[in-house]
Amino acid sequence: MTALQNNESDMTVLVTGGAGFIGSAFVRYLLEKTKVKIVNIDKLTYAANLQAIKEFGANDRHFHFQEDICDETAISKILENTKPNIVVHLAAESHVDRSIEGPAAFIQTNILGTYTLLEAISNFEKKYAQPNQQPLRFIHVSTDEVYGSLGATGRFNEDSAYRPNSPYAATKAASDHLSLAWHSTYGLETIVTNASNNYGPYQFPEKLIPRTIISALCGKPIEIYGTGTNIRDWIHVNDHADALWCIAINGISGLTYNIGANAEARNVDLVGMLCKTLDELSPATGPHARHITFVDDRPGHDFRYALDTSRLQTSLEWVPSYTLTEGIRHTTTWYLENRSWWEKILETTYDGSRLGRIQP
Ligand code: TDX
Repeated sequence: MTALQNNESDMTVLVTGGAGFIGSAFVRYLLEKTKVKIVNIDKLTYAANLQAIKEFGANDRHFHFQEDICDETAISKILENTKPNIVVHLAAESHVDRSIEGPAAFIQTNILGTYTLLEAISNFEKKYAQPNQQPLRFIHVSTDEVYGSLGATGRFNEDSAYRPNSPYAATKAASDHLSLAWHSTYGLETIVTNASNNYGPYQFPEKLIPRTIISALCGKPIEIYGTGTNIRDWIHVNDHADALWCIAINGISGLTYNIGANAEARNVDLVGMLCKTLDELSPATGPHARHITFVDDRPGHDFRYALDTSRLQTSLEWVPSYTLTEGIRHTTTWYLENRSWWEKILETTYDGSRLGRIQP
């Protein structure tokens, strides 16, 4: 099966998790760069971006349903009422540290939620598929963490073995396998994407980059786990959204695509870059690196992630638009200009404290 042939303005894209960090960037991308209608299913958990839902609500191409992907009746009803051409599945619990403290929510949403969604979609396809119509396309959005941890050299490609280490990564691995099993067994048109670490506007303050920026601005300790030599491969969330749409339209069903921007950095160097950028953009609160402190390591901390993205770059001719330096500057500027957004979170939902320690 090759690229989708439908006329864009006739298409409906169902997005799960469209109020989350990556999901809301994807919805914003669809509203700005395409003509499709968007059906956004988001349960609005702690990490939901309510501001985004408000912003999208003003657009007559966006429809939000506050439902749980584990509720098959509700999901089936939405499918029947909206008849999407593509489902892009982003709803997930995503923070490794939270999965260490409480894996149950991850099993529920990431594994059972994906299973429920797959069942609802398969039943919907059985009922409504027409011989002359393109089948519904299911894009399962996942992470490079499913491949486990690398040593100092090499990169993961789409044929790398799955060796997830954290409870979070294990649940994403399970949901990747379920999605591809529904392709092999029931013929669902499925694509799995595995992206590197995302960063950008509206990322919930629990993750390394926003946590560092916010701690630095508030004069609190910037906590680097272990020695800070762990390496992550980074992609700006807007580039991720662009790659997802490229894959949704042009990708080959049954395949997996790695999504990354070839931007590896050691945590300690990334935090250094953030502090330098803040020194320049917010001199009054600097120098920011004085707040850096090394704390005990995350249990099971993966050493290095790095993605080989040649399938995406060669067969779909996709290239990222942000370098890491540009992306970090863009993101730091956004957090400086949107203080009220993260201050509200600190007051109401998450106070910025360390997560992910195993209690003795
Ligand atoms: O305060 C911190 N200090 C620190 O040193 C935090 C929050 C993290 N870290 C380290 C741990 C990691 O090596 O920084 C690195 C990045 O940590 P996170 O932002 O928690 O991301 P990571 O664990 O790498 O997982 C991320 O990438 C893959 C996302 O959270 C996942 O959702 C995604 O699938």
